[in-house]
Amino acid sequence: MADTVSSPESHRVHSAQRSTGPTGPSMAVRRNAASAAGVVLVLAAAVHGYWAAGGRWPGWDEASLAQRVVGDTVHFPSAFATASVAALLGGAAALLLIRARLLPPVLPTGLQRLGLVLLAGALAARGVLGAITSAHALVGRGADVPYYRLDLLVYSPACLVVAALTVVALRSGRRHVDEISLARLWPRRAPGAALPPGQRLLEVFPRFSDDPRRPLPPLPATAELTIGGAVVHPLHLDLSALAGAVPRTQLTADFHCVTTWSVRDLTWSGFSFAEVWRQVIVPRCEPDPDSIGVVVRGADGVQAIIDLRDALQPDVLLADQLDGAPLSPVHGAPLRFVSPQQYGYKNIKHVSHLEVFVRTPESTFGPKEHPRARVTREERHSRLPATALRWPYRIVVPLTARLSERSTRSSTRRSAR
Ligand SMILES: Nc1nc2c(c(=O)[nH]1)N[C@H]1C(S)=C(S)[C@@H](COP(=O)(O)O)O[C@H]1N2
Ligand SMILES: [Mo]
Repeated sequence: MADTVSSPESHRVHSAQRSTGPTGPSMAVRRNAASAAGVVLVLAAAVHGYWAAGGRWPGWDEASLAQRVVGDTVHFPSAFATASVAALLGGAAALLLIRARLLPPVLPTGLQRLGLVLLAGALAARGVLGAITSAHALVGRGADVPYYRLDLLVYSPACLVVAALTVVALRSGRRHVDEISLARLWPRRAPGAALPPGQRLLEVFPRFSDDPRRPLPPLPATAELTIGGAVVHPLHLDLSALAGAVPRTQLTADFHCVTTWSVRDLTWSGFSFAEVWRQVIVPRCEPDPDSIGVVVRGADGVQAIIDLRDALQPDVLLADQLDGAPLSPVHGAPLRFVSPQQYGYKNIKHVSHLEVFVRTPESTFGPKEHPRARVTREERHSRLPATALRWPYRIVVPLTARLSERSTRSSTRRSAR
């Protein structure tokens, strides 16, 4: 049992991660597919409405119109039937445009999904059966009926294309963090997953924060890192200079938030902090020989105090890629401090400043920030016992993740204006 729970879940973390992020490509692809399918269906509804109202297309000759040859009789679908089809197509178009966020979400997500699943099925069936029937008619009695030619070449393929677009609109949406249920944002016990003490598993990698209302900082035009504090020569460095100075490395590690959720197998790519320290900071900045740590600060003003003993661990990275793609704004673009042996709050996103210190500064988090925050020792809090904090922290996880996603969306909208 343990194995069947843990291994597929760690796989899902991976695939969910890749498509997560409201500004990532999957969101755009999903919305474009929904828009395209919606527009085609609006047109189809309009054409059916036109037919229902007695309009004739193609051509003007009644006998050559959307007629069916059944036995020896020729008949049109009734105006009522055609009008019903027009109404159904209009409804389906509305569903897709809601999915594309071009219309307000007047239906609950569950109903939207159900409607779209039925739509995809109906369109696929109509496409396949239509093509077969029309091909059959064209080699027989219906050879002269333009409807069958149009159906084989245009209507049936269009049904299949719209069915495929609907499936795309549905599929990538399912993995999107802002649409996953609160239940899936609840960290679960994972027998056999060998998580650190008090940690539980999440199968998606949400945006998270100590303050879920915090907006995303605007992305700088060029990623710059300022190194200062107890150094002789402060330094401005852009990302390309950093990339030129130290070799790129890759690291696959689990991620552990202090609020007890963990995700597994995130593959980061970037620059070893120890290498940056040895090859850039030491020779070029000349830090005070009594330096004991570095404050890592993000563009949103959030910072963490990192003891040099932790910062210089071989698995600590300044990462600019996650799972083979450039770091998304949600997960810390352009550069993120990744320290897998420490809780999430030491893994500062949007890193813009490193400040070397010889005397530990006051924490901006207060006593909530443990000076080391090592996960295996469960150093959650500088004063309170970690085990007492597990439940109080854990119960706020789903809501915090939800709210963090929501403020991402509003800051994305703001910067789009
Ligand atoms: N700049 C910045 N870095 C930050 C935070 C933040 O709010 N701002 N939140 C921290 C916390 S508490 C956690 S758990 C992780 C969450 O990372 P994620 O949003 O990529 O899941 O980022 C950490 N780094
Ligand atoms: Mo966290």
